[in-house]
Amino acid sequence: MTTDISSTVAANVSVNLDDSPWLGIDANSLETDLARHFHLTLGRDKDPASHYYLYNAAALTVRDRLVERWRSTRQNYHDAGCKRVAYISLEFLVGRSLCNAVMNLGIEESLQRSLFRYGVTLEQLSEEESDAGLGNGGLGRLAACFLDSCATLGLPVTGYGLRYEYGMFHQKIENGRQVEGPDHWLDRGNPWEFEAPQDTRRVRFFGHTRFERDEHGNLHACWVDTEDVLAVPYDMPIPGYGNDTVNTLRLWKSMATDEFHLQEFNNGGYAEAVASKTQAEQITMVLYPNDVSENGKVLRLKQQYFLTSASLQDVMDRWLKRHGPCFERFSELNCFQLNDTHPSVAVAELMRLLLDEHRLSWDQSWAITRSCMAYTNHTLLPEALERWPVRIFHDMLPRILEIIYEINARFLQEVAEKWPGDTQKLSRLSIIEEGNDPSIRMAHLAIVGSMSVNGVAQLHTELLTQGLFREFYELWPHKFNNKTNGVTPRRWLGFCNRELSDLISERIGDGWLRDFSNIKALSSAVDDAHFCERWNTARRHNKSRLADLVKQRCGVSFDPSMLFDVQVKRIHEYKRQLLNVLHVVHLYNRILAGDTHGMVPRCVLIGGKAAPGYFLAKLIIKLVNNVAQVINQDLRAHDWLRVAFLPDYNVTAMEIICAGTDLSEQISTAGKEASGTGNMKFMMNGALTIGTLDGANIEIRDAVGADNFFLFGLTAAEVAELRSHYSPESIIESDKNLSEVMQRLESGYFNQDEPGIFDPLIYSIRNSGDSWMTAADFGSYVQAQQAVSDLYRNTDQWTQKSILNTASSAFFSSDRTIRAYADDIWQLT
Ligand code: 7LS
Repeated sequence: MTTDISSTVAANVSVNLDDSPWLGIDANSLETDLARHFHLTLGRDKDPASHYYLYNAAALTVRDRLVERWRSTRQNYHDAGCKRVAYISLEFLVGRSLCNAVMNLGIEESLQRSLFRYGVTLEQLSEEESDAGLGNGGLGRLAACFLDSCATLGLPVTGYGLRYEYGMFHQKIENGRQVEGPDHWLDRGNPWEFEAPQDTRRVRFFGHTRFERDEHGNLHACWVDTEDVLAVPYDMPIPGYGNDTVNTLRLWKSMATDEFHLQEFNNGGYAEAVASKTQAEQITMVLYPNDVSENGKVLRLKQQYFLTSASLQDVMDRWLKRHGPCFERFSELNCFQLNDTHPSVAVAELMRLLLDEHRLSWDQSWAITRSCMAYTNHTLLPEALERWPVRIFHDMLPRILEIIYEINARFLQEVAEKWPGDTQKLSRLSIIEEGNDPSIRMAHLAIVGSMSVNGVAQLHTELLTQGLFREFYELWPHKFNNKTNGVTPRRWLGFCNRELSDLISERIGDGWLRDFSNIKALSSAVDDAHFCERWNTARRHNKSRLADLVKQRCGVSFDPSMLFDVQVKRIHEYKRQLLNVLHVVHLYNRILAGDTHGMVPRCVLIGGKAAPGYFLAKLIIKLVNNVAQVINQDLRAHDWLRVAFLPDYNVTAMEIICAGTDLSEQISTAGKEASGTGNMKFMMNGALTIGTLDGANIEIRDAVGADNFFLFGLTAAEVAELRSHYSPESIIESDKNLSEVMQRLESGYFNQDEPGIFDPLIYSIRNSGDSWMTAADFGSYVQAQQAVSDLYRNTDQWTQKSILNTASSAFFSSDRTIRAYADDIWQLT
């Protein structure tokens, strides 16, 4: 006899529904389930020394509560028949999930109580969880914040990404240098994922196209003799805050098909035939570090097409199940948000599905594609603008290349009609860059094939429309819009900073977690001396926590009474960690010269990963470590200056760092940082910012007021203007402080055992071709740092400005950003 499992489950659920809609979330219910999972699901008797099994039991207990809300959310979206959005991204930097789920479900207190009899806290259990480090930095973390906001706003948005077996590499520091290690984050299992083999998709590679006539005599392309790979989805629940919504992050894993190369098999090459399957499984093996040396790697393009094709097929399949092969309302009810150009082959893939698989005409297919694709640009740096050699597409994605050619031909026709005879313009706008080795400009494909193109901060969008994409903007001004980034206030204040968030809730109620515009009400607290004192106490506690982390990871003692000056982000020349180091050396020079008048004792923390193939970025890490070692060993500096490089910076580290920071360093060369999002996390947690007029810094300064922000440096326009006659040598010569700093570096003071190793960095500063203009901003940076010290000495004023920063951070909630995406781009009503 067979049992219909689904109806059995449904019957049980409906029994539950009669009593209470969900499993209990009181301490007793949680404790019962915790014990059940611990003893039965995981088969354990006692809690061993490590909390690993208890963590898993807690995760499963929490997960049960998510699963039932997940099912009902799916049902609600289905019943509503509403428009759906797919957020397609090669990266989702999720971090840990347990505390996030607990907070969003509102079960922290009861779970803590249920854990009491095990003698552990939620925070201790949480330490057992690996970060889901499926991203490099800002772009990936933004995607994760966006999913949190979509779920919190109850929006039907599904994230689509790749289930990398190895996430962002682990960073160790050996002899001051970065050493990369593998991040096998799944090695102890992952309770937050559900395999969904029933939704496996097939993705095609290689082969060639053949044209065949259908029964009406119309020609259709068939992509044949392909090498196929299966895409198996793993779903992660994405809980909204306090609203019983649970959305989905669907991550694809690549798997070989069961088809053999028969020839090899018949010839007795059975083992070889099976072994060759590992190629397919390589596709989702590793997250590529964002590294120019990785540009043009075939496997990276495979990842991009694999993600895109599987995700579009997934959406298409859902559509067909509901609407059948009728696409009239497809673009009204579907939208694809492309996170940078990485998934921009989606434009051609959707065309292929509509043309080849569903036999729509070109015009019908193009009208649909163009009205449901939307592209977000995240960078102006020329080296990050993706181009793929046509020859690689020709072999790997022959049908896709044909479609791109056709899109381009029709697009150039349109341009030629508008600007007759302007062949230069045609070649500038073309999706194909001609030359010895022609390539596909992925940003052009994305712009031509999308209904919306957005930048991620006001300045960034302005520079896009006035510079990089000016001619596209002239062609289609209506497509371009700005969506200034944001971060989720739940993770980035709510649970990473309990001390401060409890204090805030006590003052203004806890509505701010759901509607972050409420945070503005905090500004009146600046006049309440008692509140200010408690604010300081809370922040001091967070600084101690950060000091513990620094002690444990770097062996350096940070004293919480000192100013905590922090720069954590990817290591890149444009972010100018080097400028920070120059300032540190300047302070050290002053200390050695006995010139400490006006100084305040400081702890400088720098952290971040360098792309493994980025020589200068890795050398910057070495320099920070060497400078730190010399200064920390010098007793003359001990009371004034401590320096540390924090290894293996990641999401979880940032949760501790941003809560314990006084001064947030946002010092990129103006015009280079598209937005920045770390700047927002620091601001929310009450840090003051020292920064240039770059990316979202400008909007941060506008929000908090110029008096509460330490501004320095050239503007983007000044940087552009100076380029042709930049002369760092004369700047160094005329600035005594800077020449003394350069002298100390050049004297080999920080590299006595390894003479000359820092020459490339010194040269980069002295070179008139230095795109990042480090020397140009040194003087005003030092001045702004002096203003920081002057203010820090006045604790009351510093505290007031700290509170004002938090109170002014409402705009930087990703809820605000996502509402704007939903209203302006996705048109989710
Ligand atoms: C990448 C690769 C690449 C950001 O975080 C580019 C690449 C590659 O070019 C090439 C070969 C192999 C792997 N991985 C991963 C990311 C990126 N591009 C970007 C662009 C911008 N990664 N950003 C940051 O995005 C944040 C969110 O908008 C901004 O706040 C921040 O300003 C920006 O730098």
